[in-house]
Amino acid sequence: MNPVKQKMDTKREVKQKLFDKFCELRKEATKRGLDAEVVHAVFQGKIVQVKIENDTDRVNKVLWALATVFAILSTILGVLAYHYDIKEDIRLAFQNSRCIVENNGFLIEIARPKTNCQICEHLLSVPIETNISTEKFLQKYAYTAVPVLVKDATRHWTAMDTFSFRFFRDLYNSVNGSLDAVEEECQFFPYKTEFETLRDVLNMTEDRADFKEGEKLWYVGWSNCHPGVSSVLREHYQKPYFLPNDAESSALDWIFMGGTGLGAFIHLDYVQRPSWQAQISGEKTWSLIPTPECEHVCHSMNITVQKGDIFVIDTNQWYHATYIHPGEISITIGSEYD
Ligand SMILES: O=C(O)CCC(=O)C(=O)O
Ligand SMILES: [Fe+2]
Repeated sequence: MNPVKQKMDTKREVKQKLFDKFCELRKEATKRGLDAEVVHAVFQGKIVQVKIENDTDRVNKVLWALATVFAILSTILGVLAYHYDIKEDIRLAFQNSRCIVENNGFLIEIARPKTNCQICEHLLSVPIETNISTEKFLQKYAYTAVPVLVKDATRHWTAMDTFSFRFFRDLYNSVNGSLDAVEEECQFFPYKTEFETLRDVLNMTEDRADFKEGEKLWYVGWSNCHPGVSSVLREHYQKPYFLPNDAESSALDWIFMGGTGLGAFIHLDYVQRPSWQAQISGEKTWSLIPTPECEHVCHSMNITVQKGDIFVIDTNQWYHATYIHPGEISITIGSEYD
């Protein structure tokens, strides 16, 4: 075999193995009952020990093991990045994978480009627009990484009266192979729940789905990459009216759904494109925190997104977390754009 190609193949295999390992590690930790937030903090090197009622010893052992394995894997990855010069490859591998990135502060810090602090300098609150023209959107927000909330932007979408827990359950159950596709090719974020797959979520009891008293709360997110499901979803929503005609939407739809409480824990994504997210029902507050290099000139901000609003954010440039308000179930759909 051509030695250059062989070296590239080995490099690819090693890299793939490492990425898979990180993902497995996270899954294993969640399976063993560790809170996603705790796993996240361990991976960021923020804690190696935590006190949790009941079974503290077992949990601590798992945390120590996780921290150790993570430290070893990180070192290997660092050495490989240096030897093989794969920093750029890591970035590319991350591009479509929120799996590692959602949970791994260290990797994102070595892979992400530094933020240009002009995006947030002097910004004290998220700008709010109504009836914004495409020209203004292009000029002020589209590719500037300045976040914006556009009010009343989904008025004509049938999604507003259609999307619900049961709608998604019926849709996925009726499109052959779609749940397998989500499991194998898309991504699923259980956040604080015990669910491992979207299938588990859609199989929950009616009472839990309705947030009846005494039932465990839930909030999850997933990407849909099954074309059969996408085409039905897209009958119910359109590209936001303020995006330029030639702006291309990603083929992936991102859906976040669930009840009151903490939504997504604080994280930065490794997606290179900005994204929009439409609030189909319920109310959600986003907390935005500038990246460390911009902390001296930029401010953290909160913004509450209500039913019918579209929030545009570059999740690669702003650390973000979400909180779901009591009341209606929160359902959002979104996509990245170019
Ligand atoms: O909607 C949420 O709760 C989190 C969304 C998020 O993290 C994202 O779109 O990157
Ligand atoms: Fe995110």
